Amino acid sequence: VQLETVLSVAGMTCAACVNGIEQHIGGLDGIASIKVDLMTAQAVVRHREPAASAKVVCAAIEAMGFEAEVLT
Ligand code: 9UX
Repeated sequence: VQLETVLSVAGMTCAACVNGIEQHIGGLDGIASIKVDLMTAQAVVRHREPAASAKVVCAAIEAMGFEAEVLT
């Protein structure tokens, strides 16, 4: 199942944060694409279950030191 999930990502302060999240999360199993927006503090992720559930994506971003929450 491919899903699109929008998450809030708090704690990003520069463009390198955006790139770091996109590179790291984008490389995880089950992630089709990820776009992170610094200004809105949100991320749009296309991911496949069960490899990468919304919860797993959220936890992976938090493991990088950011506060993430599933919005939709
Ligand atoms: Mo920018 Mo983000 O110097 O964790 S990479 S603050």
